[in-house]
Amino acid sequence: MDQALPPTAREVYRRQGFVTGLRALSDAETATCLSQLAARIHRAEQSAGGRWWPRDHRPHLSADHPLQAWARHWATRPAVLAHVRALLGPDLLIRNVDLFVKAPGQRRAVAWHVDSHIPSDRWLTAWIPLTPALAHTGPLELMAGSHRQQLSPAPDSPATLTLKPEAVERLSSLQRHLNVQPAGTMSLHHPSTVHRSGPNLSDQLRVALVVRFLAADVTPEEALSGVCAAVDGARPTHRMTVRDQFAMTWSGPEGSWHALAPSDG
Ligand SMILES: O=C(O)CCC(=O)C(=O)O
Repeated sequence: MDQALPPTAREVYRRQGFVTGLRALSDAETATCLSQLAARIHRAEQSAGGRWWPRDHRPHLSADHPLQAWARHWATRPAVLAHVRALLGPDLLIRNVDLFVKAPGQRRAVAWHVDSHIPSDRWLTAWIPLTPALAHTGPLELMAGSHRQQLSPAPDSPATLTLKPEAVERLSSLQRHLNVQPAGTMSLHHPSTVHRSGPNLSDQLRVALVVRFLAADVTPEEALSGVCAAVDGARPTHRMTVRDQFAMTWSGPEGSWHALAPSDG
């Protein structure tokens, strides 16, 4: 379970800017992870009179967050770290975690974008579906080799990471990979890989745990942030500030969690 990425998968990552279908959590762990998440959200919604707390957690603004311990536990499972270390090296930092939750029948999609406008091989995104990533549940879709393409027009700030239609059109010769994969598996993608996700046409929630891992030698400019949390006491070699907690965001519907939540999570 904690085997590192095989050399062929590393080569695939370098060539196409992503690698998919890696086992991150066992089936039992995936079920536990999802039911814990549902229970925490359900409890928080209940205690807030049926509404969720702000979905954007910035540790420097509020010290505590009901999902922080949950996210750290699952983001740092041995198999997850072994695969990421094979690409970034032994010392890892976490910049932030995002939870992408799509309601049953949600038509809103995530448009073609990159995760950074600054080329860097010193960080990546781990995308872990906690529910099956099927063609009709809005899985990730990635363009192979796009991380080495010059985009035109090119995003020039974190506010312009979504591609203009003409930039997407210019990439039409690249192969598109629909990231259909079982719950509990993982894909890793490069910050410059062009990707998107579609609508959730199923009648189930669609949940993905997304972790932005940094190598310890990343610079704040490359990371698009000067703040991170350390994995297993790793120390950054540049000007990154290490905090106990990482930033988190999550999107998703209110009030849909009770069906997934056990009575005690
Ligand atoms: O899961 C999704 O819908 C989108 C995720 C994404 O764009 C990302 O991880 O960068």
